Amino acid sequence: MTSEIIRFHDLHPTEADFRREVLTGLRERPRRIAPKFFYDERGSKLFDAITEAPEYYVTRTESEILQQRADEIARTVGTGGLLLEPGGGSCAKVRILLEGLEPCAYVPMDISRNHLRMAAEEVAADFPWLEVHAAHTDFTRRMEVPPTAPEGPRVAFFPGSSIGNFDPEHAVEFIAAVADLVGPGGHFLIGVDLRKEKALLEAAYDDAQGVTAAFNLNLLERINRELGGDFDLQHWRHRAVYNETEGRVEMHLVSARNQRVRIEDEVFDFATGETIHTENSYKYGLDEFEGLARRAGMETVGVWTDQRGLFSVHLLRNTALTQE
Ligand code: AVJ
Repeated sequence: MTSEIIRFHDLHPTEADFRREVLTGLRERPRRIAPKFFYDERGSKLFDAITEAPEYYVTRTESEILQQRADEIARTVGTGGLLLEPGGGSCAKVRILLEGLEPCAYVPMDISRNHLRMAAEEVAADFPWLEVHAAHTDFTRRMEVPPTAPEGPRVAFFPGSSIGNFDPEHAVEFIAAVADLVGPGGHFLIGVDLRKEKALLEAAYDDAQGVTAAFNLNLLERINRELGGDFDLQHWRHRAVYNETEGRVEMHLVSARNQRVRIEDEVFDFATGETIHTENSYKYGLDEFEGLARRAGMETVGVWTDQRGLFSVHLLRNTALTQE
């Protein structure tokens, strides 16, 4: 039995159509599959393992910055606000901020229903004073606050450099949508990974233990499991390259030989070396990101980095005087 310590709001997301999007992406040139499909149950566990890989500096560096700056962030944002976390299905990093921010309520929004419910219940159990409204929704399609959530100055939180999965144009659109969500004077605290040396980036996306490789290859296994595909994992390789001009790490699955794959009644022929592009992870300069934020109608009121300059946390404010 679960005790009802959270309010659970089913905002009925349109579930992403795995089958249709996979088949469409594999028919295109270059072939591609969107990174949101990494996160089935096994993929989510593999991602958690990535965050602990020694080469993947992202998670631990961001947590360190947040820990160091939690008080300063709370002083700028103020207490008693409504704290919104798009994609916050695991309610992990927000824990660092809760004591300082003392929000009137916390609203994690996520597409992954069970994951969200369990994590929200845990955070509510650990912070008994906190009102938690979990919103089951696909934030990439629609962001909305559950109707019974309390009102307070709004602050959105988007950690982990998840913004890196959008190309810069879509990143601007997303930040503008968050500006709308938090309203005039509202805040947005966002983690942004920084441009850096190629070798460091490529190691972070191709760790020695092969966890990231397993994460990438799991996409093919997921297609086999859920769509009855017959990918032979022996003949596929993980590749991560830093595309310096575009400022992004690209992940690909590379066909190790000429091969034919069947998914349902469709046949796909892959030549040796042909790839499926599975993820972009954009990296920014501090000024470059500030520029994106400005184009989206938000001003930067704080920027923090770690000592090595690997990662950054930006605090943005919606400068509009009235709601659009
Ligand atoms: C969850 C998108 C932030 O880009 O670093 C980690 C995903 N992919 N290793 C990232 C990821 C391979 C991660 N984000």
